[in-house]
Amino acid sequence: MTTILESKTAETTIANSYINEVFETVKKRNANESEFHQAVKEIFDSLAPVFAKHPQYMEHSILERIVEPERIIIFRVPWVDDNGKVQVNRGFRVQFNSAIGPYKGGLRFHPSVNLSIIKFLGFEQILKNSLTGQPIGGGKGGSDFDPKGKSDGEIMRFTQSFMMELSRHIGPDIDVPAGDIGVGAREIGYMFGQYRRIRGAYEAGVLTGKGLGYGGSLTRTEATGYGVVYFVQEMLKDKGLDFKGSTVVVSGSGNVSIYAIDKATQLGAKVVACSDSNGYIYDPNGINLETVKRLKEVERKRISEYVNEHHEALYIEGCSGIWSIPCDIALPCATQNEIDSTSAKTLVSNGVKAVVEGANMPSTLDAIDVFLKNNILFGPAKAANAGGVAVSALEMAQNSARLSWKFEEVDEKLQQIMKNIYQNSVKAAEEYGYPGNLVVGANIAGFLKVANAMVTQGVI
Ligand code: NDP
Ligand code: 2IT
Repeated sequence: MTTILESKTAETTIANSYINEVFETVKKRNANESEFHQAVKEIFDSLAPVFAKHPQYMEHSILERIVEPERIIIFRVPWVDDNGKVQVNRGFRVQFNSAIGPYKGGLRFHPSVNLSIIKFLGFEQILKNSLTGQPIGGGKGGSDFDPKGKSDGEIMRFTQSFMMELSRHIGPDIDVPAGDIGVGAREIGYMFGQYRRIRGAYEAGVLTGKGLGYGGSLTRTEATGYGVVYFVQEMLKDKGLDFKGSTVVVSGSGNVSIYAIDKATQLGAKVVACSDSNGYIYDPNGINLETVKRLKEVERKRISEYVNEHHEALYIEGCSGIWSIPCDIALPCATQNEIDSTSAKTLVSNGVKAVVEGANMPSTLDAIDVFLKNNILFGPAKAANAGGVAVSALEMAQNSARLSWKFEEVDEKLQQIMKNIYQNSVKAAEEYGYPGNLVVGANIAGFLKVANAMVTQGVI
């Protein structure tokens, strides 16, 4: 197991042993949940200096409480496919922490979804949402349903059945889901329709990522990808660098990747590669984003088809090879654990300057170690990809006010939020003795606000 922080003082040693003890309980109580253990381990390792400085959080058993979701809902989702056959999937919603606001976080539809994955995502979401500075708690949900190859009718029937049960547990002041892998505008539309029909009321703020014609916010579609790039901009600026003339590799070709490619290109970078779950494309001329958008968003095809239209581009089967392409900036925007220590070492030996996470937990703990030890600028997911949920909270604010803000207005707020997250993370890392370590900084800055709210609100 990797240790991000080493013991520096006697207080840190006491804090470390408290943290280790709670971590052992987490492993025992949540056996076989490796992704959840990984997310907890990364956060716990960052918090030693906090417990060393403020032992009162130990007295209030904050760690023991924060790792236990307030509520987990697991449910059957039956639906009828186009051949008239009944299919059954499993639905999840983990309502992790509501100390600073209603549960907030996306829904993931992917065959790999299980409780461990939803819990790791929900746990990270608590601190991410806190970092945005907005009043939102942490939650996550989804299903092992595979949207690939399904007709619109099948997607609609599945999402309606999913919402039939989920609707009992959510609401604009209770829990506000949004999209994630496999859940975009189409799925949110069907889910909103079904929720509205069940409730018999127009509660616009129950879901975010809605269409612009029925309560959605301008900039929400772009927010995560744009936010990642705004975050990188801040990191580069501090080192006297910028995107202009840089070579960038972005994994994935979904919502986060597409808008990260878009903004990085606008800022003068050349994005030479992107991928999907089958393989990656390398285009020495720079990725043609219109082709990627059409293939992935409209036609829902494989990224391999890109090379049929762009003859100088190459398609290579398998995803991890994308990290062998030399680049200045790497933006993993596909899924968890897509960069292991081998890929991290390859990136480092090819001269990467910055690695910033658009996906949730795309780097293994060992990969993070490689980046930190080699002084690579490393932007952790919960800070760098918080722009999506931040604009979701702005969508909730607009829904409550029954107003719609202009694109530029929301984009301006997004830029300010990403700057604040960066600065607060830098400040926390410095204050707690790990200057320049944004993993530690983001975890501490996100944690403190939630921990203080939990202490103030008593043992609940
Ligand atoms: P999409 O479904 O739009 O796109 C996902 C992309 O990643 C696709 O290209 C997909 O390939 C690829 N992918 C998915 N699963 C795997 C896998 N197991 N192995 C390899 N590639 C995979 O999702 P998003 O862009 O919304 O999400 C991407 C990441 O960003 C996730 O980690 C998500 O949690 C995170 N995120 C998303 C936010 C949002 O607002 N949407 C906000 C913050 C974080 P294929 O086409 O083959 O399925
Ligand atoms: O991981 C994430 O932050 C998201 N999928 C977005 C969550 C949201 O509520 O907008």
